[in-house]
Amino acid sequence: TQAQIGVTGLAVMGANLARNLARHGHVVAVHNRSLSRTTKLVEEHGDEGTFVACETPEEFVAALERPRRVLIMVKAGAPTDAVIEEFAPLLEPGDMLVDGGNAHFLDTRRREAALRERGIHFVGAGVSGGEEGALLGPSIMPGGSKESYAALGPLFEDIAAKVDGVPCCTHIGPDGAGHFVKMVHNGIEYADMQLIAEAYDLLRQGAGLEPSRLADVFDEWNRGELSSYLIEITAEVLRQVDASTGGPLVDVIADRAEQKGTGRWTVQIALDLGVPVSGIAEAVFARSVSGHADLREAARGLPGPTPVPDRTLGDDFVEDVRRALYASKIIAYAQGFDQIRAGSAEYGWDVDPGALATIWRGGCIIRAVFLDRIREAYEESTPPVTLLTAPIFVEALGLAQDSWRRVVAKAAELGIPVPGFSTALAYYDSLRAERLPAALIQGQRDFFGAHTYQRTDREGAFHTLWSGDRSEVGA
Ligand code: NBP
Repeated sequence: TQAQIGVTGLAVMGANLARNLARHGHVVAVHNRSLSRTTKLVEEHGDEGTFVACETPEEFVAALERPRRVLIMVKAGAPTDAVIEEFAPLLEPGDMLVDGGNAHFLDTRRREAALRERGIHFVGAGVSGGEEGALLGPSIMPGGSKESYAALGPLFEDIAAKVDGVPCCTHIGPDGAGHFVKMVHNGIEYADMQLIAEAYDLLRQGAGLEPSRLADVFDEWNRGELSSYLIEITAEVLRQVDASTGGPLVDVIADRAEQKGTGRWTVQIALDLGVPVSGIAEAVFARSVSGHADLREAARGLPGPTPVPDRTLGDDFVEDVRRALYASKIIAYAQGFDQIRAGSAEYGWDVDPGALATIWRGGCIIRAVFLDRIREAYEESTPPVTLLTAPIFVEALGLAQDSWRRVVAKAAELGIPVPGFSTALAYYDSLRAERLPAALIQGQRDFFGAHTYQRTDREGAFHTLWSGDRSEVGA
């Protein structure tokens, strides 16, 4: 029998996707640069389905039914280009080459354009959910041509996570659209994790709650509107006791957060697109600050309050923090979806944000009940300009905002850094504001650079003769 799909690159992600496909009854050709991984996969998991183990790219390509479907799961960057160069000459027009790695969407656009010239459908597919998701049901975000989705969609939808019977996979849009939304997904993930970490810090340092008690708090939160994978695993991490010290594991983990780069890409691209994703940016910067041992060491003795747990802060404070977290989360997601809208407009992708929220409800790291609310917001007859103005979020922000302000004020008073909570609140108040001090900035710019300004009462551009008689002239 010919294989319906082939997977090349059998490290953890590739191997688990291949197994997932095989477990769903698809015949899967498997290949890896070093044969040992191929052999190991078939030896250990050959009984899970039908694998066709291939030693060479030629053998692999020959094992596939036509048009061929090849899924590349290798390290992003140069290795992906190397593999494309190796396989493309062996393929025929109409075949599909899917990159399921964490590629930058601009690389995907470049690769798609080059392969299109050769008649090959190149599909950049975002895959989220880590190792476990790959095996048991990831969220899959394929870009590329509609035609390729017609051939790939059924397979991918089959192995994707399901929520209410709906697969967490849909065609995102042409060329780099899939990798773009995966990038923003990861940016949102950074923001969400940062906000949860701030909530933890406030309750630990501010209210003096111990990790085991906090684990219960997060479990409790996981039963309400915050219910999500990230809140669930937060409780698990906080409950974990370190075998060597007998204390909470979180207390012996070095407080330097690392990053692989997708959060940074999200912010870089947001700057280019002019989209204020301050929640994601603060999350990326907060990880960066945590890693600057030199700066932190040098600044440790600076004056300011040392947080002393205030044990009188009881359940009301816990509820305030919960609401502040929810409100900040709404902001972070709204900003991420703004970036997707901007990217979609810039590159002509026509991404459907409601469909995206639907496939993020399961399989991926940001999976949450909350995404159902976002889906509903976009399914309104008039989709909102920003998620903040969707009726459901207007109500939630209204309920949360007093708590949110109290929490940010309390954090400032105690000296507990909450960059995520504060930037979210600042964004909220900026959008709400009748007038912003941007007027003064325009005045300053006109003063030193004759950059001109517009007036509220008349059309046109104006300049004040700052170094002359200070009269105003039309520019
Ligand atoms: P890695 O990112 O660790 O890559 C290892 C694989 O790349 C091996 O199969 C290796 O072959 C192959 N490879 C390399 Br490195 N250079 C190659 C080359 N020049 N030619 C051919 N093959 C080459 O694997 P992973 O963690 O399974 O991730 C795969 C992709 O999925 C990555 O792009 C990653 O960013 C993405 N991703 C990962 C996760 C996750 O949770 N890990 C989640 C979502 C997406 P070898 O065996 O011969 O060395």
